[in-house]
Amino acid sequence: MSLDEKIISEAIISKYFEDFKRCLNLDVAIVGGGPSGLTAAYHLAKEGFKVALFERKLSIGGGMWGGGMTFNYIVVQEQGKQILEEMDIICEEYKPGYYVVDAVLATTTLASKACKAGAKIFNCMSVEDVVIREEGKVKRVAGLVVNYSPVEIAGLHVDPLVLETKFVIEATGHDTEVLKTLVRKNDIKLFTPSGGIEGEKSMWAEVAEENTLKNTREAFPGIYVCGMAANACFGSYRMGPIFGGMLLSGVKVAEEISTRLKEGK
Ligand code: 48F
Repeated sequence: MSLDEKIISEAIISKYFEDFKRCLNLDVAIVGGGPSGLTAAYHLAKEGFKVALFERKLSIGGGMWGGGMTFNYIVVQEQGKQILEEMDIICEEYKPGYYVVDAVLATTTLASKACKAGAKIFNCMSVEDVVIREEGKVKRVAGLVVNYSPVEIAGLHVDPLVLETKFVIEATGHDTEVLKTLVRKNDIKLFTPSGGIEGEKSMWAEVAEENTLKNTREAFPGIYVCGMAANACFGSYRMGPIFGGMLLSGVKVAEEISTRLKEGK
């Protein structure tokens, strides 16, 4: 069979832009393809919601590939183990209550599950801003402003494109990039004690893991925060290479948004 390079290019271009066009109107737009964002994408897509995830880097998986210090195993507790085992990811008991998991296996399976469930992942796409709308007198986040990462990296003066969504999930990890931009550019208050980003504290794994779940919630109308960004936003500790909290946070944010979408609020 002869190969026509033009057909190969045409296939890629048509499929990509068909997807991109379809995703200009979403139920949920997730920013960040780390463990919490991917888990949320999987659970929301599984329920049939229209979900897209935007990841700045070429690779998805965030901080999960590297385990601890590039030694590519992660550790989860009992509840995290259950979430992974539901996805057929093997967890090996190291000591009672501590399970080790191959970081590459966990990352690739999570990404594969999210894609197979119907979530569209746009890698190499950076979120540079949000869209604001006012309902009554209440402001809410109603969309995302996106640009190709190479444009961002090269510092090119190229305008972004914009999509609308019912909910945004801020899953950008330690940097809390989306919420920082929201606070910096708008005269608004987050649902935090100070109204701003409280900021991440130093290492305290036990407290951090518990707080990650508590802090997984709506941070401003239309935008939920999960994963490490939840602790940075609401002011809790970091936890290092234990990942149960990240997975549970992804499940929780998916459940809360699913309820809102079903209620039509
Ligand atoms: O940091 P990350 O893995 O977030 P997470 O899901 O998990 C945190 C853990 O990896 C670890 C930890 C817990 O054990 O402390 O750090 O909270 O993934 C965040 C992803 O968001 C991307 C970034 O490249 C990374 O892959 N990201 C950040 N800002 C943007 C973005 C942006 N503006 N647009 C698109 N992607």
